Amino acid sequence: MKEYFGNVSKINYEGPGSKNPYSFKYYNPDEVIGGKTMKEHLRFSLSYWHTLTANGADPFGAGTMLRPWDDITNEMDLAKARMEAAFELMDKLNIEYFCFHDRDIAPEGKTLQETNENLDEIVAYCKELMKKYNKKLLWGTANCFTNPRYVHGAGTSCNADVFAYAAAQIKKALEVTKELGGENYVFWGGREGYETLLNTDMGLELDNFARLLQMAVDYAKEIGFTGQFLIEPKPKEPTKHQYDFDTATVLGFLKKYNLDKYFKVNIEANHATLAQHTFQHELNFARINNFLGSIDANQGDPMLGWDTDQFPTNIYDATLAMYEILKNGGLAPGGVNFDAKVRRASFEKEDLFLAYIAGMDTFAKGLKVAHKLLENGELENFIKNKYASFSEGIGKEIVEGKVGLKELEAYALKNNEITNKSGRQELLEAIVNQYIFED
Ligand code: XUL
Ligand code: CO
Repeated sequence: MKEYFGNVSKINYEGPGSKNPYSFKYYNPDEVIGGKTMKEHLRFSLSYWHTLTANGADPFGAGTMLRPWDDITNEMDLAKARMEAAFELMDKLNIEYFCFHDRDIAPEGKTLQETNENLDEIVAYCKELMKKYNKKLLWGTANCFTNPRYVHGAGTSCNADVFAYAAAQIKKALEVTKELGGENYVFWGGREGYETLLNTDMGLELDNFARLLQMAVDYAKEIGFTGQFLIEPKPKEPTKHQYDFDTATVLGFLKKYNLDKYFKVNIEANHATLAQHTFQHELNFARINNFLGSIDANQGDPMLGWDTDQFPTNIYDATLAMYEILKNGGLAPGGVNFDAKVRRASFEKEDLFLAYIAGMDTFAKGLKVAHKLLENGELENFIKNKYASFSEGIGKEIVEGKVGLKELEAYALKNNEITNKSGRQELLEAIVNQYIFED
């Protein structure tokens, strides 16, 4: 098989002292942290769309990426070359998992039938390469947003023919995900949302979206797909009002339609910040609701209001994300998928390696710091003490449901001296810094 990245060899762990850009400084796959290897904790995944398919085009200019498959004109040959390159990348970067949309890996044909045949051919090749390289599919999904037929959405389209087409596409994507042993299946809303209520029946659109999800759940059962279903919240882009705004909105929606037992969330860092939440907020909210499934690791730019999908290099955010993930008992069967793309000006093929190394090292370091923070328990103990009033006396009675407004009034009338304690935010932030710098 052709080598696509011949100038880069396998990336090894060399430790924080190394100056070799093509080495891991923190990601040491077999290093054990709290009883599990780093590899088991992190379950890193390559995103096919950003890594193999995207060409760096933006609204102001054409693609800039220089890729070893640029001279291939036949679409199926191109799809196969990209698949081979994907496995070479995963192999050299020591990434165990990958994720894809149906349309990332195989071209659309003239008919749905032809499109499905293209997909089958590439999936068969993918299966072969997965075996050869010992790689696994974290999740599959259907791209129901790029093709112009999805102009009004897919499951929330006003056109029943489009709804049917999306259903057919999801059916096939589920079959393919099962065929490749996918451990999860993702629904990102795509164009499920609206621009103006002047032309939108929001009630029908939401009911229909729930119908589509129920159909997917039923079909998965029928074919014996046992992977975890995930919904990926995002508040805006492409539509102004995305229905899956954030984790809380998704949970409320699923509960209304009795679908919550079938789904968890795939939380993306840049989507969290677009919803004016920190990544940690979204992870924490999902965790306390037993709803955290997987993450799309990336970062946005605080100066920009859109989804820049940058590789995550912010150690503070990665540490707090890993803190939540460790408190969640890990992510499996989910993982850490780098839904991230190299900048348009990082167009050389080596940049792909450098970007993944940066992201993987950031999360590896974040894992180490978060583990120490939890082991020493400083933050945990602080929070425990902060809420200590609910472990005894009147607080305990409130928690145990033993008192109502009358009893609490009687208590408050007698309790004229209320004292509060400091929240100590600055101290706690300094403690986090100390762990990051010391580790
Ligand atoms: C879009 C996005 C998607 C999903 C998969 O912002 O994050 O790539 O992760 O459809
Ligand atoms: Co994503």
